[in-house]
Amino acid sequence: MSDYQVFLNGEFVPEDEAKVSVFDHGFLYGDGCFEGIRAYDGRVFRLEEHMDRLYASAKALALEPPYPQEEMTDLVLEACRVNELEDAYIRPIFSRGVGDLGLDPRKCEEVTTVIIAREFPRLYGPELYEEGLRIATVSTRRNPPQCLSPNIKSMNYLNNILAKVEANQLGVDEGLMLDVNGFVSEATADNLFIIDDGTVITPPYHNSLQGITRQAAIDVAEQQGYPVEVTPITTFDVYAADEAFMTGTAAEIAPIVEVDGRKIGDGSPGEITGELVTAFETHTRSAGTPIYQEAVKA
Ligand code: PXG
Repeated sequence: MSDYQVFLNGEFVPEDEAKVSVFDHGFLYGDGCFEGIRAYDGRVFRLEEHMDRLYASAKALALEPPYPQEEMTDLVLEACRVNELEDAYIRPIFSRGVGDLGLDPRKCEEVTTVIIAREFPRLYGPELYEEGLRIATVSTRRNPPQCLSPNIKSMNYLNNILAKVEANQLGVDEGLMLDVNGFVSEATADNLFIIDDGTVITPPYHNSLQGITRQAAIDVAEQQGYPVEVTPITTFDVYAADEAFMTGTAAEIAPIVEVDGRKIGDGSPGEITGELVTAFETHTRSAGTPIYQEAVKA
C-alpha cells in the first residue's frame, strides 16, 4: 500500500484511514460533485477553471461547500505539497454527507470534503497514443440538460459508465455518445474533436461536459493558426473527417483512427493532431499555478 495522504473533512490522513460512512449520500445516491485536475512539473494546470467548475457543479446541486473557493484552491495545492508531488492527478470531491436512508438532502448535516492527490498515468495505454484509438458509437445517449445537465460534474457517472460498458462489449477503446437528438455529444470521459480541411471542429457543450482540456485544445489550435469551429456535428461528419481526437484531463489529447469500423483519414494518427499534442505538452509544462513557490519560473 502506498502512503498518500488524503484530505478528509479538515485534515490530512493516511489513505488507508480515509474512509467515508455508508450513510453518506455520495455513496447511497451519487449525490455530490468532483473535479479531475492535473499538475505538471510543479504547476497545477488551469486550476482556477477547475475550481470554478467544481463550485458551479455544487451550486447546481444546491450543495454548500464548507470551504470558500479560495480556501479550497489552497487545499488542493496543499494536497500536492503534503504528498511531495510535482506531477499529479488531483481529485477534489464534495459529497452531500451523512444522512438517513431517504434521499432528502436536508437530512445531511455536513458536506463531506475529500481531496486525493497522487501520480496517475495518461488514461489510455502508451501504445494507443502512438497508434490511435478505435472507437464506436454506443446506444446509450448522453443525458440531456432537460433531465440532468451534463455540465454538472456529479458523482453519478452511470450514464457514462453504461456507455463505457457497451464500448468494452464492442471490443473498442472508447465509446462515442450521441445526444438525444442524434448529434455527437462526447466520449465517456473525454470531449471529441474532428479536423476537416484544416479546420478544428468540436460540438457545443450544452449536451456534453464543457471540458477544460477541450478549451485548452481550442486555445492551442488557435495559437497554431488553425481556424476553430464550435458547431453541432453528426457521425457522418466524423466518418468523413481527415482527423479526429479526444481531450480530457486524464486522457490529455488522444488521437482517434477508427470510428464504427470506418478509418479516419488514412487510419493513422493525424498530422495536425500530432502538432496539437506537441503544442499542448509545451503549454501544460509552461503554464499553471505553482505548487511550491520556488517552482516559479521567470
Ligand atoms: N466529458 C466528460 C463526461 C468527462 O467526465 C471530460 C469530458 C473532459 O473534461 P476535462 O475538463 O477533464 O478536459 C470529462 C473528464 C477519467 C475521468 O478517468 C475523466 C473525468 C471524470 C472522471 C474520470 O478520465 N472527466
